[in-house]
Amino acid sequence: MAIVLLGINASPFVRKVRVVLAEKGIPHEREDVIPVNVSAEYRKISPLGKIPAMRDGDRALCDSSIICAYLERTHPEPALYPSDPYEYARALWFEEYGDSALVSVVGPKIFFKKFVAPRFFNQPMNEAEVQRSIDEELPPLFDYLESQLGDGPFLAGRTFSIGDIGIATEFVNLRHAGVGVDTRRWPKLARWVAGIHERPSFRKLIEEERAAFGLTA
Ligand SMILES: N[C@@H](CCC(=O)N[C@@H](CS)C(=O)NCC(=O)O)C(=O)O
Repeated sequence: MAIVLLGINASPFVRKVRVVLAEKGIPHEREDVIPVNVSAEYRKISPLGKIPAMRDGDRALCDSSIICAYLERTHPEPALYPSDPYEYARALWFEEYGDSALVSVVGPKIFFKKFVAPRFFNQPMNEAEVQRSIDEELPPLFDYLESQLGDGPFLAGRTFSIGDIGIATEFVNLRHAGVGVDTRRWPKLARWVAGIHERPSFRKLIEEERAAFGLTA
């Protein structure tokens, strides 16, 4: 029976799982679930009412990190978790950094206020407030990532990993909201984001989302 991913595309956590599915070439279906007033049935799969959740036959799971870890075990190739213990731990750390520090600024303070609220809830944006988050809250997060990147194309070790996915998915939401990375201030980060977003897995999803949102430029 096919894997069914539950959630909506604009969520960085849903995208994280979609990138893993794409990188591993796992056939799947997707069902829209908007994480507001979710059904009692959905809560049985995702007790916190959050997206994503996943069904794999008669098995059900929730939480992007748990789903990605499961998919790594059911579909080991290509590996998205480094085999070296330290690189493995670093990959998990970057995934966590994306899922906690980055999302807490990118999600509610920038993507929601600048992109979702005006478009979908007809709420005017408080421009000064959003700009303050962009000018003051993002830079320390970007500084840290810049300091962690070496000369190679990946964040954790020598291969593309869940660490790259967990961080790069947040930059898709920033991109939708029209926020980029200043190449002079954060040259390594800007190069890394561009490289990861050019991978076929990310590129296809970004194009699909941009088309759905009517974003052209
Ligand atoms: N740790 C969770 C976080 C998921 C999450 O926060 N999803 C958001 C959408 S981007 C959500 O469902 N929010 C609704 C809520 O918090 O009730 C994961 O990795 O899946």
